[in-house]
Amino acid sequence: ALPVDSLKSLADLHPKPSHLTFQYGTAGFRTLGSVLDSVMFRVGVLAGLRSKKLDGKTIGVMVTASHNPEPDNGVKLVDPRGEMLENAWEVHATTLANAPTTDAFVEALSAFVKALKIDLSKPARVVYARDTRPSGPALVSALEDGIKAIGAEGRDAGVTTTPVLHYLVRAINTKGTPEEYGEDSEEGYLNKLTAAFKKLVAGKPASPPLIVDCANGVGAKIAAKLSESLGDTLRLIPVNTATTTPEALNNSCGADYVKTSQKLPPSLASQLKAGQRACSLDGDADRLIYYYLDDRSKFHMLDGDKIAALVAAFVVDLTKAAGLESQIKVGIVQTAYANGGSTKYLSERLPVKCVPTGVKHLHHAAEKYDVGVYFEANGHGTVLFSPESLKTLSSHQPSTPAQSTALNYLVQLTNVINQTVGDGLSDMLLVEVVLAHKAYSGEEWDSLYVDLPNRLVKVVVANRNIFKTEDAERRLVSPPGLQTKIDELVRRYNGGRTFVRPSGTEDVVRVYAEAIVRSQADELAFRIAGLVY
Ligand code: 16G
Ligand code: ZN
Repeated sequence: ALPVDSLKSLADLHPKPSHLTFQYGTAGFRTLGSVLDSVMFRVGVLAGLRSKKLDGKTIGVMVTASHNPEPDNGVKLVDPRGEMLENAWEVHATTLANAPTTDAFVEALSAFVKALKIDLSKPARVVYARDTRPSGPALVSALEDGIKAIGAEGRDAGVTTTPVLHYLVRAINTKGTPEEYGEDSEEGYLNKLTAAFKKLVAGKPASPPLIVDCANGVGAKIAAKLSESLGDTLRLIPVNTATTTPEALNNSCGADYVKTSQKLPPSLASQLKAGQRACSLDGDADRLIYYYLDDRSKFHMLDGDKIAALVAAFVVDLTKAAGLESQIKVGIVQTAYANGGSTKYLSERLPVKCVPTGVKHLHHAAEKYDVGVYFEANGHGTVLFSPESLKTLSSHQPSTPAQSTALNYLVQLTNVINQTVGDGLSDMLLVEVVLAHKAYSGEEWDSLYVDLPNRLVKVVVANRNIFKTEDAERRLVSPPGLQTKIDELVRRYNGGRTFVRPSGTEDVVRVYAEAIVRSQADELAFRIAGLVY
């Protein structure tokens, strides 16, 4: 039976604010850190139950609000393979978070345990981590109360990145099995990535030192350690590492700032030289955006779409060189935000699928390919090798030395890539591997295809829930008639493409527009916003 007494006495310490409704959305629960105490406690309990349901496998809990401003915080659950929480449980999480009182919460829990036939005698294990936000420590202690209340065993992974936490979950759950993912520690993560990277770039001329904008977030900590373990193999220069300066987090820096404003972080202006490239992580280091200054010091952005194009071509080249072209096929997954230039370029070469925004949608679609390359334009993404592809890689007998070299590269790619979730630092190493192999500068990489000018605006509306989409968010079905008006407008713009979708993380509607000419993309976005408002 449920430990009702301990649950009730601890739950009483974390009452739900009566005026708020919480929702487990695309990024878990996310709102102001100051109102999340009860949510954290209940997530701790739920994580324990999820572990019991999955026969004592370790469940992960990450406390972060990613690229959001410092006062925000959030929490999301990580399933045993290091992947996002199963869909159905998002609904359970929402229900439990909104039970108005302790009694209502415990009642909802028993109903839940019964409905899902959770065997409470099973062990429960939870590993958790947080980013550098000031609200983190108090929220973690509420989480720990929840873990304790359900009688689960908790492991504190401390202050670390979202991708490290995902890695840990997978590493813990595969320990001692044939699918062992690596040693279950931050060091294990760093060693795995570094060892693979060194093998992949051995014999290649060293890349120039790389500036890494850490968004003044937790990525700074892991980037510093990575820099140390890489040594001269790749010289990293971490900047925006002020994790204790109030309000510095994600402020005029980081991947989201660069992607949204299409600008260089002002703090890098004096450091980045003409011709040099650099990259930005977001506040929890699961996103990555590259950029460079050309010879005339003009800024050029290399976003998630450009990363996908670079990486996919490289994997295809290697499968050909290894003689595995017919057995291992590469596919791409994008969202509606993918630049039209990238979609055209990629779909002329490979299968491309478009899915709704949110990593879980991309991840699941990518699992359907032998090698699935998925990136959101915002820089979140990774590459997945199917279990069959991994088997092929380990059993294939190369017939020439060239095939053997290519095969080894493919195997090491599977190690340098964090396949659990998008990982800014792992993706950075991946990009540097490809650039080293191709001897590409930022400019040469950029010239794979030309980005169409685009504009993203957000519109505050009375009720974003009336906005409903279809066709992977590319068309509106509600409010009625609006899509027809949009179609009429967009037709007047050369190369025009636009879509409108309700945000899953903010109370706004987003409008995206692109066109052949910059001024037209801007104008189209603002006119569509006018229709939406
Ligand atoms: C979340 C998603 C991200 C998506 C963004 C869209 C995860 C881990 N993160 O941050 O992939 O791009 O939401 O936000 O799934 P929006 O719905 O507010 O536009
Ligand atoms: Zn993030």
